[in-house]
Amino acid sequence: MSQHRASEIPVLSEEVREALARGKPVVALESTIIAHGLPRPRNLAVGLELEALVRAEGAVPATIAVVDGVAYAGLDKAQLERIANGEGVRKLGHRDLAPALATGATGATTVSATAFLAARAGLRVFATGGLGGVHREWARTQDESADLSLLARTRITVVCAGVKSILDVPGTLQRLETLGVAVLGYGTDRFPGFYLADSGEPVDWTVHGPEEVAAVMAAQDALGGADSALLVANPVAREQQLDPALHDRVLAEALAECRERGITGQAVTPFLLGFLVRATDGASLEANLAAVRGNVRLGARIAGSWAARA
Ligand code: PSU
Ligand code: MN
Repeated sequence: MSQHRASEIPVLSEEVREALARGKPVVALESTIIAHGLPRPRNLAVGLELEALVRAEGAVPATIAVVDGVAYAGLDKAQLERIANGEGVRKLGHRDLAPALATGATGATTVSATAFLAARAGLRVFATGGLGGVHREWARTQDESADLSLLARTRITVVCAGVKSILDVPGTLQRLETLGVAVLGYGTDRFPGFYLADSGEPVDWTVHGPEEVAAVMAAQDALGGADSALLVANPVAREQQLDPALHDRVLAEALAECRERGITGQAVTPFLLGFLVRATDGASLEANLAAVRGNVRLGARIAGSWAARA
């Protein structure tokens, strides 16, 4: 079994290493969305497309995953293919990293594991689709994503389209407040609903450009104290959102099916996402992709503004 030197976790790609050394913008990308959030074979194309979007904005992508017991920030094509196509690719939250490294496992990293590894590598901006959160059956299952508590103690800016409506959205916002994670609406005073531009919930702060986000990041650092994250909630464009009526109907069906089948734990999110894709004839997937693309573009611009301040 390989030894893990703390200084080499995660192992940086040449491109990421050089960008960090030169103070160029870098955007961390998670891999669970590729391995477990999107259907094959489209997932590989999307993984590559997201990296290309980051580059088109003048930043360097750092997709994060664990391959054969080694954590990487910046994957080559073969590694990305392993994550997208491989059987036995595990879903790794932050707590799974040590066992995965020690046993030589291969896995995709969730928001919690990605944020942890990205911050460890000195990356400051991370773009994803939706954050994990409080599940609707929380009172019975106690299922709250480890994303939330990890973000309460990790200094990183996460661009997301809110949390998926399969979750308890007000409950998740409440937990973020309790945990001390600041939430900024990007060009909106509404918390986005992932597939929908508006979840129906308000946010307390609205920002209007990447420079303003970078200014908030600088103020966080100036304040010091708890190393909490900054959430930038970036709504999908209204023209690209899922039809709200279709959304509400299919969501109710998905939740009922999940309950009937007794699906629990880590399997819940992938099950519900897959159900929505099938039941909307792929429309939820298109809204999902539109949201992620927008977040990745915005993440690259924020990383650019952040790098320009240094
Ligand atoms: N939201 C999505 N797609 C996803 C996820 C969330 O739109 O694939 C993934 C993210 O990686 C997130 C994880 O960190 O699900 C949360 O999983 P859990 O609820 O098991 O913590
Ligand atoms: Mn969970």
